Amino acid sequence: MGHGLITALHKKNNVNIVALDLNPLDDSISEFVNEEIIGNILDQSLVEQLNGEYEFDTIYHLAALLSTRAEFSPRAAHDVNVGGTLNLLNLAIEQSRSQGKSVKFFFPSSIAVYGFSGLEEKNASGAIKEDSHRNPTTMYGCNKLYCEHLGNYYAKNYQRLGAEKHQRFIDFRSIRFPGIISSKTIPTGGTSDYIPEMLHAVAKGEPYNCFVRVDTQIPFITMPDAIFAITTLMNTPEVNISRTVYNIRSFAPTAGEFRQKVLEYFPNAEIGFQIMEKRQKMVDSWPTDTDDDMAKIDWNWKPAHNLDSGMKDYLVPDLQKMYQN
Ligand code: AKB
Repeated sequence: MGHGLITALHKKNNVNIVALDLNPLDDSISEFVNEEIIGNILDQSLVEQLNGEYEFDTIYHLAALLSTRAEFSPRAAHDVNVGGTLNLLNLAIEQSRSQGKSVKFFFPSSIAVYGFSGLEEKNASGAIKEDSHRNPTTMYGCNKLYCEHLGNYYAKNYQRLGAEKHQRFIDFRSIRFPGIISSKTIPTGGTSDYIPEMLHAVAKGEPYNCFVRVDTQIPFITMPDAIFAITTLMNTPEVNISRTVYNIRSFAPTAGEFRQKVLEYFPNAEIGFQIMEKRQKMVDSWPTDTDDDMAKIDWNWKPAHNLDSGMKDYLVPDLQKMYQN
């Protein structure tokens, strides 16, 4: 996501970009940033140094340990997903104070904030709206929901008992992403990874065993549409924004339907199913689909890709170029 967002921001607004990451940026995008800092958002002295050296008008916070990884080390997930967010929200407050204006803050949330007791409740609920079923059953989901609330607090009620006259320090905006499919990168540590993993394995000519059942269903989106949603939301006038967090989605095939779609392009592909029960339970606690009407109403959200065009116009051509040439 960082890769795509830096490219889009560079193209779109020609902004000055300061990038902070644990690892060096890919050569293909390093020329797009003005400053590249290798470091950790948990390093408070580094974050304070950033506060002293730069004036940010927008902070895009993308660092996170995803759902499967977070189940293996819940404490580390809390430190990164919550501690990291808190450090950057405090940075935004300091920036706003020194600049005397509110600072925009983008936070990527997830469908993992939702939670169902089981398949029956999940299938009965269909496409769900933002304010329902917020009962996360994973550490990652708990982290994301808490950070949504933190963002809301920092934006609307920060230090309400303090002597300082309350002012809007932060313009906090968040999107609950479904599974994301990129032609460039395979996600690591997520539980919606079965679809991107399947696609990349098959494009490489490798057999793939899907770790969830054939009837498993959650919503997805292509990476270009995910990036497009972020830039559209962050460029929307504040007056049009009626809430701090929005659902977005493009398509919601079952694992079996997606397999069929892949076989249309790779007829000799070997795609089997080898269920990992514990990961299956995590995906079964997530919605079959989400309702993104609020995003459509407030900021004219409309994905460019559905499943067919996502495969035909983006994923398959890119993957064939990447793995078959
Ligand atoms: C994950 O699987 O952890 C993420 C997500 C759905 O937020 N891709």
